[in-house]
Amino acid sequence: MNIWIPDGYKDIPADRLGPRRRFKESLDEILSIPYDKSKVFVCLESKVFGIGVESYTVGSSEFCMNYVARAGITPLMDNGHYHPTEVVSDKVSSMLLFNDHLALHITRPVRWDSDHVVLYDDETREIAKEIVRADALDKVFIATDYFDASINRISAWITGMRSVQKALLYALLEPESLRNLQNEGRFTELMAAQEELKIMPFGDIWQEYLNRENVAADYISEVMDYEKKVLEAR
Ligand SMILES: [Mn+2]
Repeated sequence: MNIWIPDGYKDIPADRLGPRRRFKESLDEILSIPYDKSKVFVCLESKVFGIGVESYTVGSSEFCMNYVARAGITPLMDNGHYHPTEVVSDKVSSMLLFNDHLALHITRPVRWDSDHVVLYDDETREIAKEIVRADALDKVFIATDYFDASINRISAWITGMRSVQKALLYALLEPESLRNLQNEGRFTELMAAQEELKIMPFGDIWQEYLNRENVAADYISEVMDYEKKVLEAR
């Protein structure tokens, strides 16, 4: 159960403490209602800025990290909610050291925007690697967060979901020996090995995974057929 409050100010506020205090008191009030903590994981999602809240976002990263730590709830990181040069992949390990669970909204930021359809790109792979390397597949709630009305929504859904699945499969194939190279200070070999991995035949393994799951690789023809027959008729 995720809480995200998109409150803030477009321009420079006169009071930054007041709204954050009200947000804190509101969360305290919500969480004062008893619930089954073994079944419900309340998450709090931080944000850096958005359209109309460029100068001040109440539920910032610092606010949410501190609140989560104090209240014993689950932090939620959306990788579209940070400054453009920040990466969530680098944050996963720190969060796992101090939290029983971590929730993610895997998305794709583009410049100042967020929520583009997830692709099988560097950061999606890097986030997956960090979860797998930390042996934390059972500790991380992996969710996606994206929408794009300019393309077919069913296709967008599948493309994004498969991108996350591909990234997880790719991460599971990473050899343990990479960690040893780092620990032994063999950074030259580490770089060379990581570059070599990039051109390994991953597509064949993905195809084998789809075969074993009895899922077709081609989803576009069925989606386009549905678009023609059903969606365009609406
Ligand atoms: Mn989100």
